[in-house]
Amino acid sequence: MSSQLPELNAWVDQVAALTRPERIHWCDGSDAEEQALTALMRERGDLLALNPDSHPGCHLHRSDPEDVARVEHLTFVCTRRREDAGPNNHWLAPDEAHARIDALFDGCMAGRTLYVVPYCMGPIDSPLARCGVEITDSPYVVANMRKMTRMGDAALRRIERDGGFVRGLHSTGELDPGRRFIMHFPEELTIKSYGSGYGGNALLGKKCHALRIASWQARQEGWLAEHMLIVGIERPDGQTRYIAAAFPSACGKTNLAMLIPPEAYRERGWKVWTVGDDICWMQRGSDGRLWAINPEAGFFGVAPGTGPSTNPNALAMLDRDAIFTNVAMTADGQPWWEGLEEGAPALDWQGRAYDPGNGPAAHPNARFTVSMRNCPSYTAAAEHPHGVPISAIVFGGRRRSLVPLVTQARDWSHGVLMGAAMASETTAAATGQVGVVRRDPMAMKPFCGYHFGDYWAHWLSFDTEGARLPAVFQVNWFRRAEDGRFLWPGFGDNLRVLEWILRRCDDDAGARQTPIGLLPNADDLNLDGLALDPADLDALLAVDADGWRVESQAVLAHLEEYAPRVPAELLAQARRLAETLS
Ligand code: SAT
Ligand code: MN
Repeated sequence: MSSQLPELNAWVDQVAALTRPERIHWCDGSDAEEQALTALMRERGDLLALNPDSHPGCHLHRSDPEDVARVEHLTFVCTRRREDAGPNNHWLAPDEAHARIDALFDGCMAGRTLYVVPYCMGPIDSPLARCGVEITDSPYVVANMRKMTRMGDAALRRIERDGGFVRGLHSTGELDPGRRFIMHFPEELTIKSYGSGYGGNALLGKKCHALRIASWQARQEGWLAEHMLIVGIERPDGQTRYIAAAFPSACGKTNLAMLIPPEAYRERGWKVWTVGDDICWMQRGSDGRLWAINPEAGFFGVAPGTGPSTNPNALAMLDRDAIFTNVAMTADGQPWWEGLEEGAPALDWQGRAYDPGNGPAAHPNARFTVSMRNCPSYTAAAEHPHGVPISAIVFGGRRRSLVPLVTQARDWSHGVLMGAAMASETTAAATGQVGVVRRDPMAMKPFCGYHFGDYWAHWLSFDTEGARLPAVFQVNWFRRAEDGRFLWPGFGDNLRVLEWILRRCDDDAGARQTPIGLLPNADDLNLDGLALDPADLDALLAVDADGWRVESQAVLAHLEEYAPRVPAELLAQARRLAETLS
């Protein structure tokens, strides 16, 4: 088989000449193809069937123990000019990068099948959607791409119509961390990834295309590619408003995107609809608002911590047709992870008899892959070609101290500063130390495909005549007391904060001015049915002036790392913050 697009056929031929596979398979995305691939992977031991009674159509994949997360130190943005990649990326000159990684690809598919995977990021008929083709030698990647994107014939037809596509070349290679690179060539709309089978490194439609390459394209074309969930909040009057929210990996985006309202809200008719849990592409519409699509078609979520009290919607979508990666297994073949609240592990994520002495049963970054249509809060709005209008943008990090529960930005450029100043404690989603606070602007530190200074200027450029921009907020669900306990219950109760946010958009809720922005007074929040210690609430809504003085200086120093490209307007905002606090 081949396509109607000569450049695609020529690229496949060229890759085959380099990698020398035994055979080539063009993926059509059909059910028959998925069944054949699943059978093959079961035979090879890549997938283990889970209990067919409790989890029909579900499989477990155990990865190489050295290949369980993104590898930021091996991820490169290879622009012609080093400055364009910025201090926020590792950089190599394109020629050198191609030479180094092509040397690894040389002959690497001997004895393997080369899969050609055409995919569309976004609804097939959406003007906001963009397409790519991933070439991979991993059937596990193909199976995941089928759940995570619109993959196969329909995508290929659109690629043939569009005439262009992002090229992604992937091989699991030897899974040797010493022979592993994830390289991006934004000027060539090309990705090359070698030596890892893990999600963010290998499912090239996700972080590599939909964030690193797309952020570059978005800047050129005047839109935004962001690391944000998209959630619809339906009020008792039947109106649904949409919020886009950026949080670093493993900080609860999936939980927030599919939260179940607290009882007091459910009784009054509040509902929550999930449009996306990880990536958001936004463009200005003719009405001046920002309209957003979720470029993905599935969820690649963190399993540990997902339980009946934290995310019942997620549990309900994981009992059929899901792929689990690096979770543990019960004696009767059900998937298991910490936080599931029932069952017990018999085998850990590496397939060893479970022994608490070996650490958690499931890897802390164990994942599930599932089609978004499985989710009870799935909404057909996710298929809308023009996307959904965004009322509010929320930035959130994992901060045990300082950052209040919620703060509204005074205006768009103050909101951009809030995003640019974001910091969060690191998680198991990337290799390296966990729990260290680092700056993670707009939750895009690992994903912005170009210089952060240019990126902030691009954000600021949306504030034009006639724009009806979303209001911008900062939230922090992760504040702790001295004794380590969380001050805010989080999960479903986060709707209380989202309600205040949406009311602020309508000028329908109170707030007090502070040097860091607008904060709710305790009685501006709906705390109906919530037993919260008043002292905890005070702490959640207080502005610690001493702490913020230190923070504002740290923010200035952080922005200055991006000189000379950091926009003057942003520096002025940061200086204003520092001055009002001093
Ligand atoms: O592994 S992924 O990058 O796809 C998930 C995440 O870390 O956000
Ligand atoms: Mn993510």
